[in-house]
Formats: sequence, C-alpha cells, structure tokens
Amino acid sequence: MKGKPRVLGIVLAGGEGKRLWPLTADRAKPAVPFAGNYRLVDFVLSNLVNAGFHQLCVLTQYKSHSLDRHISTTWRLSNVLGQYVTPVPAQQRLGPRWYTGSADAIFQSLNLVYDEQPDHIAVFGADHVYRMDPGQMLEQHVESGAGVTVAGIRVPRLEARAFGCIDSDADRRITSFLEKPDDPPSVPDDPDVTFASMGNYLFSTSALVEALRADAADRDSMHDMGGDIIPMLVDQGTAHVYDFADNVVPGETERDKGYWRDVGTLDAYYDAHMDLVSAHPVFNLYNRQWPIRTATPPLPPAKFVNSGTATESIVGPGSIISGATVTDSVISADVVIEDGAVVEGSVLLPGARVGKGAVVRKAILDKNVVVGDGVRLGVEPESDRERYTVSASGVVVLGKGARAD
Ligand code: ADQ
Repeated sequence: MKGKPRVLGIVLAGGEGKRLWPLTADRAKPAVPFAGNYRLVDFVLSNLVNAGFHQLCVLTQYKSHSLDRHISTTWRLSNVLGQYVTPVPAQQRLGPRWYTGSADAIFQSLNLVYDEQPDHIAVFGADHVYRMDPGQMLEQHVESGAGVTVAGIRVPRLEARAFGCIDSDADRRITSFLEKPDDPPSVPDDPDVTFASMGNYLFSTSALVEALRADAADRDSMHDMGGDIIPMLVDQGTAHVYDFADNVVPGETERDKGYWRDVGTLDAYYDAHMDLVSAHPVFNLYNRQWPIRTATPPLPPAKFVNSGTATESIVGPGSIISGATVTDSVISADVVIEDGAVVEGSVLLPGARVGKGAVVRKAILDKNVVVGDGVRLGVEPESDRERYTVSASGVVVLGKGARAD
C-alpha cells in the first residue's frame, strides 16, 4: 500500500510590504493585523493546518519580531504527534548575507528539507486573505507527476501586472509564465481576464532542490520564486497549473466561493475589510467547517453603553462603544470609542482610542492610535493629506501609536 505523501510546508513571510506603509513600519507584512482578531499569516497557516499539513516552517526576515512571537505563541501544534509550525528567522548559514529574494530564502534554508526529507514541498505566500484546501491541489500534483504545480486564479486583466501570468494547455501543463508583465495576456474566452499565479506552489522535493541549486549558481538571477524558479521549470516542461476554481472548501457559500485577495496595498487592505462587514459578507469569517485559526487575548466581551451602537460592523473583545455611532467598520480588540463619536467605514486595530465627539471616516487606525476629542479624520481631504498618509482612493491611515489632536 502506498503511504500518504510526506509534505513539508514552507511559508514565505520575509516580504517588506512597502506598499502597506505605515502599517509595515514596525512589523513584517504577514504580521499585519487583519479582521479584528487575526494577523495575515493566520489565513495561509489555517488553510495548511486544516488540510492536515502539519510540518510547517515560516521563513521570516524583515522586522520579524512580532511575527516570530505570534507564530511561536499562537501556532503550537502537537509535539507528541510530530506536528510543528516553526518561525525560521534568516540565519546567514551560507555566509554573511541576508536573503536576496524568495528563492534565496528557501535555498539558504535547505537544511530544513534535508532534516525532514519530504516527498513534496508546499511553498506558500503569507500575504493573502482566502480559504483553500491545498490537499486537493496536492492530489492533482501527485497524480500528474509534475515537478511543480502552481495555483492559478482568474483576475481582472488590469490588476494582473502585479502577478505572474499563466498560459496552459489542455493537460494543465504551463506553456508560458510571465512574471508581472506590463501588458498581461488574457484568457482565450475573455479579453478582460487573466489567469494569474496565487504565489502558492507544490514541488516534488527533487525538482525544487535542483532548481534552487541551478538558480544559486546563476549570477544573473534575481533569486525570486515567481521571477526565476517557476519560469525555469516551465522551460523544462514540468510545471502544471491547479485551477483554484476547482477547489471546494467545506462550509463555503456561493457568495464566498473562490474569494482570494492579495492585500498588498492600503486600498486592497481596506477593501478586504469592507468585504467582511455586511450581513451577508463576501468573505465569511463564521464558517466553522474551515475555521481561520488564531489565539485571542484574554479580554472581557465587547460592551455597548450610553446608547452606543455598532451596525454592519465587527467588534472585538474588550472594546467599549460608549454613546458613539459605529457603522460599516471593523473594530478590533481593546478599542474604546467615546460619547458622541462617529466612526464610519473604518478599520481600527487593537488598542485604538477615539475621543468624545470625534469623527473618523474611511480611515485605518493602527494599534494604539489616539484620536483626540472633537478631531475629524476623513472629512477634510486637504488637511488630512498634510498630516497623514492618504491612500490612492482616499483612505486616511495613521501608523502605530500615532496621535491626532
Ligand atoms: P509577490 O507577492 O510580488 O508576487 P514577493 O514579494 O516575492 O512576490 O512575495 C511572495 C511571498 O514571499 C510573500 O509572502 C513575501 O512575504 C515573501 N517574501 C518576499 N521576499 C522574501 C524574502 N526575501 N524572504 C522570505 N520571504 C520573502 C508573488 C509571485 C507572483 C504571484 C504573486 C501572488 O512572484 O507570481 O502572482 O505572488 O500574490
């Protein structure tokens, strides 16, 4: 009888996330809080763990303290069953240099592969909000015998410049892979749609190790997974695509099936939050059959006093809404919004404070931001631009610990 294939999961979590500044001023992008309770990395880890992938390494580098701490305190699996989620900070094992790219990050960490000796390696990004059962992708990967299987999704062609763009034949073999092209190709049946890489890959171990070694010896390479390793395997004719549209996740609804967001920019981060707050949200955090996992701090329940209200909103534990009106917003844990304040279409991260009579509209307030009594944010665009970060679509963003007086 053939045993279950042994899979090592490698989560790439070393990215800087420059376009999410100021939320990434003090933390790695995968550690950015999301949806009240979570950090971005919780989505990929939940998908992998729910699918039974229980040997996972998370490669970190940039400002990784809060990410390392979150992973080691929250994601403790069973030692006795040989399950682990380990943060692996850059260690300079091959000399005094940091990771030069995502492929170099894995090349420098090959000791993890030699230790575990897996049959296959799942290399997944850490910056996306979605539900996916990677077990179904693994089945296709094993059956096809491909060196690598790349998860693909249809996206609007205009957004595809940020992605690897895939063309494949009837047997799902990738015939062309263009990393972030200026003029993305469209799918045959729709000129406005591109088939894009989700940045999630399943490799047979030997294909990955050989590709990484060849890449390390190539002085012209950028040592990037999407830019160098995947095109190399496409040229060798051994790369296949897995269509995310075929993925079936227990408990998903017609409405949230196929949901996947790259929250790489402030606007995308903001929009993905707005996808959570309606009565029938586009992304359903309440699917218990495929839970998004995390650990929440020991806080008391949320409290609403002095006729304070929150509608079409999520409110985290420990938060107090006192005589304030909150609509269309994500209020994380331990937030206080005081009497007469109005919060509309906003995202408040843990510990934010909004003073009496203040107005906060279309804003992101990072951890421990204090908005003083009577202050108005998102009301006068000119003065907001002078003092704060304002995104392309007009979201006002205050970084960790900032004060608006
Ligand atoms: P990007 O997301 O732009 O495109 P990248 O910036 O390399 O690619 O990030 C991929 C993942 O690797 C992220 O999770 C990031 O945190 C991590 N990462 C980046 N640099 C790293 C480093 N030096 N060390 C460790 N981890 C690092 C990729 C693919 C595209 C695909 C999109 C989908 O290259 O083909 O379409 O993801 O979002």
